[in-house]
Amino acid sequence: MAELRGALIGCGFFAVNQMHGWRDIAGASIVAICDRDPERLQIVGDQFGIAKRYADAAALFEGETLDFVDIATTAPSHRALVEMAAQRRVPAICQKPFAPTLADARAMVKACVEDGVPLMVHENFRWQSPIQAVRAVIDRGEIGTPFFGRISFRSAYDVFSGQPYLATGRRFIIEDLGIHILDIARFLLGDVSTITARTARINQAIAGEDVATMLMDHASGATSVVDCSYASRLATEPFPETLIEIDGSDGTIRLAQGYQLTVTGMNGTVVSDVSPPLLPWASRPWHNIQESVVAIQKHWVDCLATGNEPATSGADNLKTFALVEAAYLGAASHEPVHLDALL
Ligand code: NAD
Ligand code: 89Y
Repeated sequence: MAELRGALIGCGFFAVNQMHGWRDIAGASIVAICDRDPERLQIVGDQFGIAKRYADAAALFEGETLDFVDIATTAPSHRALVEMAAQRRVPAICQKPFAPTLADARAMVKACVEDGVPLMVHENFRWQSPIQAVRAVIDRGEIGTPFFGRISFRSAYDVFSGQPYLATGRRFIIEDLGIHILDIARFLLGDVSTITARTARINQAIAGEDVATMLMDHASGATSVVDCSYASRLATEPFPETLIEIDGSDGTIRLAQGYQLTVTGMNGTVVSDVSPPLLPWASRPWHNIQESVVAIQKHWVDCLATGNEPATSGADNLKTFALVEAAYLGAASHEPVHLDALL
């Protein structure tokens, strides 16, 4: 099969990981890049040797014949860019958070369905190899039927220096980080029927909430707790590890700090190290996230080749995004929120 021709829109902080990822993946390459900031265009263009550079997305679509576009801008531009791709019948990857509102996200999915264009949300945490290892234990039936989960992300890592916009938005941790953790809960325990949420702002220098605690009922009958904090100083900073506890009818799974996986089943306990590999271009502590970028981008190339719907498609992500909206609604009202009302 001929190599897929992709373009990257948005050459900021995180896009560099995506560019490294594309360089590692057979079957696709980035032939053009776009950013409205000339400095970012030059930095990324020079670093990755991309000569075709555009300051404007419409000019990119006009000037290039593309098999896909990888949108790595922040949420306010996502809807316009995805709709532009759909109109031109160009399959699109869109970074999380999918959109500023659920209504925007729904419109983006609709536009792509109507134009027959594949759409994947770059919802990459579930693609981290330690998370995939947890899912594989569940799939092998080693702990029986899961009835409880705790998916936890607690840290005091300074995310604001690399991503200053995170300090200024009315919404912070649920929209930015919780979205991944809620998605992992769905990935491991299935879709959610009800969510109850509480939030707090501990760091008074930022505008949004930096702590969120959520309790969810899954359609499977399981219950989960998803807790996120960027206000938790710990002896050893765990960023960006997601810690997991799953209890099932026949055993338990614990993914502990340091990527230690403990599975207790009918035949005893097995402890293993599920540390993600440190890719040649990656740097600690981000290597966990960086590895998952390669995994999700490979999945995209496979899906375009086979015609399969991506696991983290736009349509699937509506259910994760609805959890974000529901969590904010529930935190404001202090009432449980039923997901059917939003989907
Ligand atoms: P950033 O602000 O550093 O980069 C965004 C870039 O997009 C900027 O260079 C900006 O000039 C450009 N841009 C914005 N609108 C544009 C438009 N309409 N046309 C062309 N260029 C445009 O942001 P970032 O920190 O790289 O984050 C980008 C996205 O990645 C965010 O949605 C963020 O949540 C997400 N992110 C994801 C992960 C992850 O693990 N999945 C980690 C960090 C950030
Ligand atoms: O933007 C966030 C993400 O998606 O992963 C971690 C992060 O960079 C900061 O919370």
